[in-house]
Amino acid sequence: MAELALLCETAGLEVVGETIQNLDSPHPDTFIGSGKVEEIKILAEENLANVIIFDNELLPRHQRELEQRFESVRVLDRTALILDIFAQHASTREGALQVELAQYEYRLPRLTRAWTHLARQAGGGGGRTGSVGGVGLRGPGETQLEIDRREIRHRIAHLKEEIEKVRAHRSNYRAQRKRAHIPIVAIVGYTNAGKSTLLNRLSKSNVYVANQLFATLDPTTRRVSLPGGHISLFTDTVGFIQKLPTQLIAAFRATLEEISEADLLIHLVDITHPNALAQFKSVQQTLIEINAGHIPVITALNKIDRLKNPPSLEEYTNAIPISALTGQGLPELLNAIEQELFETFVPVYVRLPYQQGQLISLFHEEGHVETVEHDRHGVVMRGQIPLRLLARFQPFLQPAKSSSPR
Ligand SMILES: Nc1nc2c(ncn2[C@@H]2O[C@H](COP(=O)(O)OP(=O)(O)OP(=O)(O)O)[C@@H](O)[C@H]2O)c(=O)[nH]1
Ligand SMILES: [Mg+2]
Repeated sequence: MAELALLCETAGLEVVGETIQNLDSPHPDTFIGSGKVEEIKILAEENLANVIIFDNELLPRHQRELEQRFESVRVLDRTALILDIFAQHASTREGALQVELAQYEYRLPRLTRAWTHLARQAGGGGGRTGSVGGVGLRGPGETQLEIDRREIRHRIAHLKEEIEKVRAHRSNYRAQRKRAHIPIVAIVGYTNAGKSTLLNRLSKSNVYVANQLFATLDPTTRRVSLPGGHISLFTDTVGFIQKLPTQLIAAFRATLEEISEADLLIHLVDITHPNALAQFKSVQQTLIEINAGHIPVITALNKIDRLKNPPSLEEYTNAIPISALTGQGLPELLNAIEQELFETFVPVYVRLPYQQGQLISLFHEEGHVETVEHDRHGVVMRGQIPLRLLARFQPFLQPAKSSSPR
């Protein structure tokens, strides 16, 4: 609930009251029980609230039913709130496209059912004479609902095409970076963990930092020199949150691919947050959902300048305490990154098609080859490769024998 309050503040709302109900299962009509509905109604009236927000995702029919009971007070759910914040923070064309897609996908089923319901109440389809669709758009016997749905679908299709173009562009750009053999490190973590602060500190750049949820939406990549003289590219991108709306994950695929194709992840944790461990676990879960579960991770426990005692590292594997603000612990972090990327070898077992001649020679030049077999489909190679090259071999990994890193 504290997080929901923070989301509200970020969206520009002032919280005037809150309440909780434990139910074995949601009420079929109103999600919460009818006594609770009355209680909230009174609470809202007393506090002159004009919006009621549920921390859960509401079904369209729950939302509709609740709006009727609460009369003039709007009903939103956590997903709608997060989408709203994203809409406010989208500053680039790519970000705006992705948010708009997510919003339409969220609205489509709600629109459908709400309108179906209204049409039925009015005695069956057809009769509405609004001008939303414009003259000439409405076919004979077509309901307003069908027009709205068709327009939204049309818009969704258009947005997907545009996003696909952005995606192609990004993936071209990534391919170029890969050819340059510069390893990519993605900074991931719960929203407000300090990801942008860390990138700024390491690359002396100026990404927007704020004590807000989802301050960053669009990926930024900067060059960072490691202590031993190696170069790497660090990417900062959108933060995660518990119950991240699935529409957002789908819409932000182009952005999230920046993470899923990194060579190494820095999982940044705000160790001063009371729910640090739960946040850590929810980020791990999301990483699996976006196909980044296989990428090696260094955990950095951030904001230790706010702690009196050093944090306990027990719950976190491979963790380094740091302060992105004061710079404390950053040399250790950079050393660890350099070691992971340039001095760590991982066992792999791959089948490389003959067209992948470049990868075959890369394995021979940079890796330790143990066995090589040729078959109809390509070269089957087993051995060790530098961790920073793992992502390039990823598509060809063979599942049968143990091939995952560590
Ligand atoms: N005390 C302290 N505050 C920090 C540290 N790192 C970041 N912060 C603060 O934490 C807040 C969030 O920092 P950001 O860098 O914007 O966090 P983020 O992870 O990029 O957040 P989103 O982009 O919103 O997901 C800001 O107020 C920072 O000043 C740190 O090491 N110590
Ligand atoms: Mg940020």
